[in-house]
Amino acid sequence: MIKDWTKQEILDVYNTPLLELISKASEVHKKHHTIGEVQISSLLSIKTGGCPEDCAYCPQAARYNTEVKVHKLMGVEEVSACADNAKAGGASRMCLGAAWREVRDNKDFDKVLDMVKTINSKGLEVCATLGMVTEEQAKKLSQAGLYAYNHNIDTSEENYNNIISTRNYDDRLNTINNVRKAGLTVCSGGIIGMGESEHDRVGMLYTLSILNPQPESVPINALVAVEGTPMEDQPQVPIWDMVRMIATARIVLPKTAVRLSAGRLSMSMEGQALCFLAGANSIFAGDKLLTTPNPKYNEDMEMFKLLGLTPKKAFSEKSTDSISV
Ligand code: SAM
Ligand code: DTB
Ligand code: SF4
Repeated sequence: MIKDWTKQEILDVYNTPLLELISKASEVHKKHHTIGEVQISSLLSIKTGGCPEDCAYCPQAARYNTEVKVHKLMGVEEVSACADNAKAGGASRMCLGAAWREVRDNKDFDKVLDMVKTINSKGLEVCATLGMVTEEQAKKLSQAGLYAYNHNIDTSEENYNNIISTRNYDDRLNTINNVRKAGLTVCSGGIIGMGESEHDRVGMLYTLSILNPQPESVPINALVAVEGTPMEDQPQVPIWDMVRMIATARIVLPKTAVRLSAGRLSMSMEGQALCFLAGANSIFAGDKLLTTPNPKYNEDMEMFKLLGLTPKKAFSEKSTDSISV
């Protein structure tokens, strides 16, 4: 049984003296996961830019003047070749991202279903992040072999309208619900460094913690402040905030894969090591996230060697009490 957390309890965890917090998170991590085992996900932007939404952090929103070039949906062959590369590099999961507000029932969706089938047949877990989906669409993705659907809540319910005005928190929660009903695993997390308060960070973790079941995977992104977006001048997130956020996520979401997601390029190896110690057990590897750079693949492999990390195999479970992610 996973404990029901109150916001106050999560806030108390978040504000625990740092070394004590890391130590507690590490204990929880050991109990539910294999220390040092880290899932490698590869990320591919299959449709880039030109998005009608106004997410203040996002370089792909059409209304902001960023350097992102709009690119129509990629072809299945090209995506298949990228999946081969990702697999050869040790990835166990491939995540396909599209700059869409929502999925529409058209030829492009059929093409995405083909991509999912193709990648799944290679033995990789396939994840997609395509915006809002209906239960029907989620079922079609599931039938095509999709393993997980990523749909971030991004921040607290209270702060949501300060960041995005073209949809609301309930729209996000509805899609997560549709994904669950279709039997897919849920990947949902958010971003820190957007000017949110500690209460917003805690509120976001609270919302994730009360999802029943809890998400199998929770990405914690440090904002990548991109020129041309309303967030371009946000200061970089201190590594200590990232460690605190990851440790708190690990404690309130004990069985979940906590992903140290965007922002790694600005983190030292020592900083990332603390994140792994605090319970992070998943990363995006590959030179690019969706549109912004990520650490070089070779440097990540050096880090794995140095810290004694091992890539997690696809579809593997640690023990009977941990959910496969
Ligand atoms: N359009 C779909 C959606 O919004 O759900 C899928 C793609 S969207 C780019 C996926 C997630 O990337 C967002 O929910 C957000 O959490 C994250 N993201 C986007 N831009 C980011 C940035 N500049 N820094 C950190 N995370 C970012
Ligand atoms: C998530 O939480 N982070 C990833 C993935 N899910 C899709 C995306 C990060 C994007 C960072 C900005 C960019 O590269 O465009
Ligand atoms: Fe569009 Fe997703 Fe970017 Fe929002 S986060 S602007 S929905 S691509």
